[in-house]
Amino acid sequence: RGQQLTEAIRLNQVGFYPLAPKVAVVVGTVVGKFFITTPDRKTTVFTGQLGPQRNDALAGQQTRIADFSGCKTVGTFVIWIPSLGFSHSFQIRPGVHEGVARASLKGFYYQRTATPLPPTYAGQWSRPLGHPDNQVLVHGSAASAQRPTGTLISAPRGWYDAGDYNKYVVNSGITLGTLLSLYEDFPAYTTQLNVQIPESKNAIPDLLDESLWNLRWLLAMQDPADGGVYHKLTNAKFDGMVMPDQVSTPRYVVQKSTAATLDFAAVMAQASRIFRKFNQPLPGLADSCLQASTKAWEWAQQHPTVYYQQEALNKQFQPAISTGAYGDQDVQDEFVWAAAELYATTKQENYYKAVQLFPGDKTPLPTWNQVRTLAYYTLARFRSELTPLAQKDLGQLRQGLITLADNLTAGATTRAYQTVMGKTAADFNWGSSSNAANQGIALLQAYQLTGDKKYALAALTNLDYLLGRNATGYCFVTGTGAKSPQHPHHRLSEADGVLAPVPGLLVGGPNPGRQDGCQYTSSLPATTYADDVCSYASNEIAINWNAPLVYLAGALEALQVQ
Ligand code: 9MR
Repeated sequence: RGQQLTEAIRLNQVGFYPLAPKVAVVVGTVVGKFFITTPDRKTTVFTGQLGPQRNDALAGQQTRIADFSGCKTVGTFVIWIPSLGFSHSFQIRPGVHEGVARASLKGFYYQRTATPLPPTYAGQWSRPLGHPDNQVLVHGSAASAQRPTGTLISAPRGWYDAGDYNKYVVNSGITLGTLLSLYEDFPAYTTQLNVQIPESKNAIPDLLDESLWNLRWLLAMQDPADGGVYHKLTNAKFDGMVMPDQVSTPRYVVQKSTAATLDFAAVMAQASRIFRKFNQPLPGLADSCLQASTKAWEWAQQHPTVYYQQEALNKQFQPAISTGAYGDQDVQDEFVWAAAELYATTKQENYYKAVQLFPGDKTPLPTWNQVRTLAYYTLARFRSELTPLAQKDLGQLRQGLITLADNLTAGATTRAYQTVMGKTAADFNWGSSSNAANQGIALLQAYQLTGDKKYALAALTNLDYLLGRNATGYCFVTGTGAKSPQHPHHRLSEADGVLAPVPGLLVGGPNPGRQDGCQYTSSLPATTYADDVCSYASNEIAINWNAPLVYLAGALEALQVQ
């Protein structure tokens, strides 16, 4: 007994920093001692006692904590409980999450459209060019005097949004905002991050080169005539589970929307200040971005309520569009984000004054349709450079971010899994993994503001969650850890004939909504997860989920929190 692997011990399957807290969770009724041993169980480096029984109502589990924070020995180990078995192996060492930071950034490279992925960079996931998008039709909903229905435009590059092959501006907005913010928050660390992409040898950090792949596409989504931005570039219907070079279904740009235009304005403003420092390798880019941003901002001023409503649109135009809607019907937060980014870049107070920047006392966790707090991250980042008008609000800004972090951490240490993620059932919706990652970012913002280490350590608990310390026992990142998704709802992984899924991609995670109608073994919030290609509601991947993972892993590596 006890000489076999047990799935009952849940832990970060990648590992731990030597001086940081280290926690595993044991599901079931076992009590007594646990041992940290070498994988052959011959050498014990730490002995501990399982904690008191805890109950996890969201998972329907009884658990005990194995706290081995006192174990500071560098090496590869397992947790061994003689009456139960041993855990997946993990490492204790400095820099232990560097691989996750790199893999999750590299994940974006695999999502590139309009370019072949040669074996040099893509290994066994190499593939021919897909979706050139140099002949995209203007859909009836997007027609204008200069670009009537059926006009061909070119909008190549960009990333596939997710498991599907479409490109959505709204979702690209928060994704790029998050990646670019990682660069702004940790320039030294991210500059040396090499992920072996075709641009790795140029003078621009890989994080920015990869972001540029999508940014250049985004620039082409703006109608040069009026500054408005098309909501998405899409097929009429989702493609089948085939490789991208095997399909040639027509591609469309559809209706301009206020949300897309403001997200575009925000990202372009941010990109402009970042690429200003790279004027040498990228002459004119910063100016183009700022010009694009202000033009988009002006369009939104004139069209403040143009929502993307797919069903209504389908009553009016052919062909009907049935791909992802990202149909945000409230753009107050997009106005706040765009205003803040334009202000931070230009320091012109007219942007700061243009909208109510603090419309409520709640500071919402970012997600694709709620971007207000991204504005606060940016204002906080530049807190020492604000003009007097914005400085007046600094107290409120700080308080909002700290309150968000305090609300997130409240009760985490008494929870069954001792993670920030999983406070209530509300954490488990479509793309729940991104909630964990975005909570981590919010906590790191509070850490940056206050210097209080408890926030950084709280953020680390959510990286632990994503990498295996959760009620499903999965490490939610493909190609990472011992037990990770093998069958993501991801066309590239499903259709390529390669057994292993494309690596470095974060799956959506538990989602009791079960909108896909697939088979699940549980309907409880924390465990409604199926590693099944059918399960687009729990096992798809998406760029807006990967970006906060890159941020969380990258920032924790930069900080070497312990
Ligand atoms: O992440 C999106 C989630 O919040 C929505 O509830 C869901 C249904 O509208 O759509 C998700 O986004 C999907 C998008 O619409 C199309 N590409 C795949 C995305 C991830 O599932």
